[in-house]
Amino acid sequence: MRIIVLGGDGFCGWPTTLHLSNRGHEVVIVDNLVRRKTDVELEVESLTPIQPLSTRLRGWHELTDREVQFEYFDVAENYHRLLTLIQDWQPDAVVHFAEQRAAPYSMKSSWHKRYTVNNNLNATNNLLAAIVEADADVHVVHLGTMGVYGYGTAGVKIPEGYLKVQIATEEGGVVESEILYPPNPGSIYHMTKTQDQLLFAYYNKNDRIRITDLHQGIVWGTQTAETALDDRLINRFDYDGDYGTVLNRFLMQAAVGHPLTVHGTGGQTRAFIHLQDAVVCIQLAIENPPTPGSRVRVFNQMTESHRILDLAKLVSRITGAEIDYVDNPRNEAPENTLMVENRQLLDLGLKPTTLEEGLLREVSEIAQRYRDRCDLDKIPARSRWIKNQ
Ligand code: NAD
Ligand code: USQ
Repeated sequence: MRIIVLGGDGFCGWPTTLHLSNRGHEVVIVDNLVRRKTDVELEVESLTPIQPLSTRLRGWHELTDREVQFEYFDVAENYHRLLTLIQDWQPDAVVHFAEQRAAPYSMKSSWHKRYTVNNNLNATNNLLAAIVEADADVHVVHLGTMGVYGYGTAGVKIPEGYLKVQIATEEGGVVESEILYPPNPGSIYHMTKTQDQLLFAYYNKNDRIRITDLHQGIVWGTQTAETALDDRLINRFDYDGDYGTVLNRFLMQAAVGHPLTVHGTGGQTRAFIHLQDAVVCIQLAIENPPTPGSRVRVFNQMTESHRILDLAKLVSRITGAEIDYVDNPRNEAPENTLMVENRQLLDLGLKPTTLEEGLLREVSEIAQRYRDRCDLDKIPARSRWIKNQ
């Protein structure tokens, strides 16, 4: 298939690009490299020494003889570049990763809130509008988030996108319906993903665009089969208080002798997926597209749920790291339970890589190998959800 990967230089986008290319798909990356520029803004770097994109692509070509093209532009701003690419290249699928994805970054200031909303919503709307204008039959595969459902205690297994409801009528009868699961975002970033859902629902209804929205949990791990082939292909590893996600942070904190930064009691329960599984899920979604005319397809892209404190205890048991209970800078439920339906990807053939000590060790080894690149001052999470809290 011919596939455009928007955001193909990022943490998920780069390994996805290589995985798809390795399976024989033709891939074009679009990226404005804003994630690398944000590192400059935050005065931090990936723990792993990621190479310039041209070095990555040359390395991939030398190792596999496969070509991946790169187009440098901003999907949220350069609408006509995107339109022309879709018209000229006629992709079968577009994978959309090109959004600002860190909740803490989105809450840093009014500038960061506005940037995140402008970037994410315009990127998604530009993509959908360009597909309509190009009159192209393209399957859009979007990386959404489990966070659209909110992190309270639902008391039921969270369904894949849609909720069956019964509404009492004035005549005493009952109307049955299926609606988008009520959105309940916990940050400006997560809110943009709930608004993406409405854009998808609208363009799907009006223009019959085929869309798969992958409601992904927290991705952990750093390498995949392809990125591990050569140092030039190494994937990024974010550990800082804005972009570092919890399990990778704990493993890296243990590697540098920093106490594990549990926010509050650590009673928060979240959904997780290993990076290797994430790229397989995207491949499965692309290779099994929805039928024309069907509604937006939603897959919950997660394999297991864990309490943050349990993860900290596991990492502590393996590594001997201390646990530090820090004031929670976020405005979130201190404790919740979580049950999630994830049948559809399993039915398509996903074999989950569950969290086990061997895999945790692999991430720990990467963290150990590059520990000298860590700036300890960047570890604490300083972005507060509520001002003057
Ligand atoms: P990332 O920041 O590493 O990658 C995003 C990429 O998109 C970067 O290379 C960036 O330069 C590019 N980009 C951003 N805005 C752009 C624009 N306007 N035009 C062109 N390129 C642009 O993030 P990631 O961790 O790879 O996440 C990718 C997607 O997956 C995001 O949409 C995120 O919401 C979703 N997701 C990530 C996780 C996770 O744990 N990392 C979990 C669930 C969902
Ligand atoms: N947490 C800690 N200590 C830390 C860092 C985080 O206790 O050092 C806690 C947070 O308070 C939160 C939980 O761990 O309760 C998860 O935080 P996170 O930063 O790992 O994940 P989150 O902010 O939810 O965002 C990440 C990705 C985002 C994606 C989301 C999936 O950055 O792109 O959408 O995971 S989900 O969480 O399912 O919404």
